[in-house]
Amino acid sequence: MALDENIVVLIGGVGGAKLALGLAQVVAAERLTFIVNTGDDFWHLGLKICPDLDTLMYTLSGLVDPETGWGRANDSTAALQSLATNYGFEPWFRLGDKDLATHLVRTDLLRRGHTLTDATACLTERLGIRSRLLPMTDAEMPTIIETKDHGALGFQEYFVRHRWQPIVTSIKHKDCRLAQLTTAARHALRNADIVLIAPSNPWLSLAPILAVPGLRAFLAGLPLPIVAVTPIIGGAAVKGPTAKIMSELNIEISAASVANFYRNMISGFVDDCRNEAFTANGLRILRADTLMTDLSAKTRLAREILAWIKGWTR
Ligand code: FO1
Repeated sequence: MALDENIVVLIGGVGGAKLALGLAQVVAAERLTFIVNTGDDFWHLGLKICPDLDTLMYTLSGLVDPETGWGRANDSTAALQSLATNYGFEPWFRLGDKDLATHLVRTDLLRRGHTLTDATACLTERLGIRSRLLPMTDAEMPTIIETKDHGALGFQEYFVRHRWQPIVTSIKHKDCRLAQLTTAARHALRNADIVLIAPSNPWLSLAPILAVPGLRAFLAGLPLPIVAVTPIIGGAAVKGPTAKIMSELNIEISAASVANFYRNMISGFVDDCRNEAFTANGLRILRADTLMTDLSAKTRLAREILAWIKGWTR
């Protein structure tokens, strides 16, 4: 099924990339744009690392490590091992040798004065990706995790170094007041027929995107379907810290809480058929199997969501 709608997806890392891959099977590549979280980005060993952009890039180009869902398949870690053995660096953040090539090229482009939007376009073009991957902003807007026992942690310190174990007390978006939605992202949203919010972690991956000044109001004013997909399945998160963080922030662990987080912005919500059914004023709800265990399940879900939304206008 080739669709003639322009689809824009707001998206984070591994969880969201599954739906992205499904969408890529049913939507023409040029009609698919991803606005990607950059709150996880950081500078490490002099390199600019953009994990969510990388995860999506590697997923869509078929290069991703299927075991982890991030990084490159069949990668080695010779450089990292040498950094540890010869130079005493603590190898807490696993950068594979092939993956390093991406960070080197991106960092070089940024140092030559290109924006992250341009650098990403260069990388995706070289990897043969025809959909657009757009960072939400070209400014640096790192997510800071305030924790009970470890103080304020940079996102990757919290997520990778501490394996998301510290108790989260609040989440901040450093320098968000200085950030702007990129022109390319604004243009994509103005030309969209449907906006989807991927089943990424709402608090870690979508909140940074929505923290870009004016974006929530801009989305709320768009006269088109905006539909979020639940990351909560069977009352829990498939993988990762979504449910843990909800509990630490005193938010009930349910799909209804996720829908409530996107309130005033979404017109539809895709809930998992395993969750307890809920209703919310004026919100259309599709109950579907959102687990996406393999490519056919990803494709089926993408097709089902888009057919459902198209049915609204019929
Ligand atoms: N995640 C890990 O759990 N451990 C790692 O060592 C790690 C390295 C890494 C390197 C490059 C990259 O693009 C992603 C990487 N990730 C790693 C994944 C990533 O940090 C997280 O999954 C996201 O930031 C959360 O969306």
